[in-house]
Amino acid sequence: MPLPAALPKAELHLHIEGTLEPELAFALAARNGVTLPYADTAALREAYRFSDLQSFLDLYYGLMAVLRTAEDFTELTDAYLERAAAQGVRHAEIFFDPQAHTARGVPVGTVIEGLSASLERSEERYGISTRLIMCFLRDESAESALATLEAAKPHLDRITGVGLDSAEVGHPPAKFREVYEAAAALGLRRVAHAGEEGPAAYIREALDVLGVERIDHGLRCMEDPELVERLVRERVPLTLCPLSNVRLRAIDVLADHPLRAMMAAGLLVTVNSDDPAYFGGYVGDNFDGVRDALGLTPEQLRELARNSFEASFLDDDEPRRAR
Ligand code: ES4
Ligand code: ZN
Repeated sequence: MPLPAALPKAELHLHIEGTLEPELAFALAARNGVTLPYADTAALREAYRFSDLQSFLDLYYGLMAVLRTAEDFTELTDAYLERAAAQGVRHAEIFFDPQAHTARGVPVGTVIEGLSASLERSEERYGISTRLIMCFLRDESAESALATLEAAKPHLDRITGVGLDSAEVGHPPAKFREVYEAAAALGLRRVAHAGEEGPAAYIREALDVLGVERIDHGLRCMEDPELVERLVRERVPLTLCPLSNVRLRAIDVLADHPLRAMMAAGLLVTVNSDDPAYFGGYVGDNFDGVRDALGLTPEQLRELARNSFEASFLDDDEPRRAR
């Protein structure tokens, strides 16, 4: 049986800030003169007991205080790519959260330059091709998202698309109609988190109002059979993150994950790690987890790996759902 870790795969749902391991966080804190509210890495890991998305986000945004210079972002990205390569990742579409940095006085240009310095060497060093996706924080205003897109304009040659993340409930996709229209007019690809904690209706809205080509998570589509039918018919990819769903209490245990049912329904699903430093594993660990908990066959694991390349923006310069 092929080891999931060795299966060549694309990772399509990965927040680079969510790859910040406790050891690197403390090293960067020391270098940048930042004091963390944890005695050591063990105390920090102890805090990784999340009750929902918001309790995770509070810690995730807090720990970013250690990321200050372009070099910090380069090191963070190098560390991710090295771990990803060891788990069979050949292509990575990487999210970043510019507003989480600009709000702390780190310019978007510093972030993008730092990330890009790592990504430029990624094929040669790690055998991983990459794309960069800039996410808007949905719990910030639509005006802030527009200002973020504006600030990123000098760097758009480095950016493939836009996404939408952070606290979902109460922040429906339609709030960001204008910025997604502007992004599309600039030739950017569009994805959005939807149906993680929020309802299936947010998945429809992301498709209909924002024109997204891919749904991040999309777990709750299973509550709406008509929506499932549409996602199957239109072959809309869903980027699932099984270990994340357990850690953020969207499901109780991995054995309850709807991945098998989603595959059986004909959905184009992929397996990803989301925020691997916080959720107990990188993408190969997510593959291992669903194989063991759900009893997936080698053929099903290969299907998931194939799906990841089909759902990627590789070799496909035209939006698949032009609107
Ligand atoms: C996130 Cl798991 C998750 N959901 C929504 N937004 C996020 N940002 C980082 N991780
Ligand atoms: Zn995510």
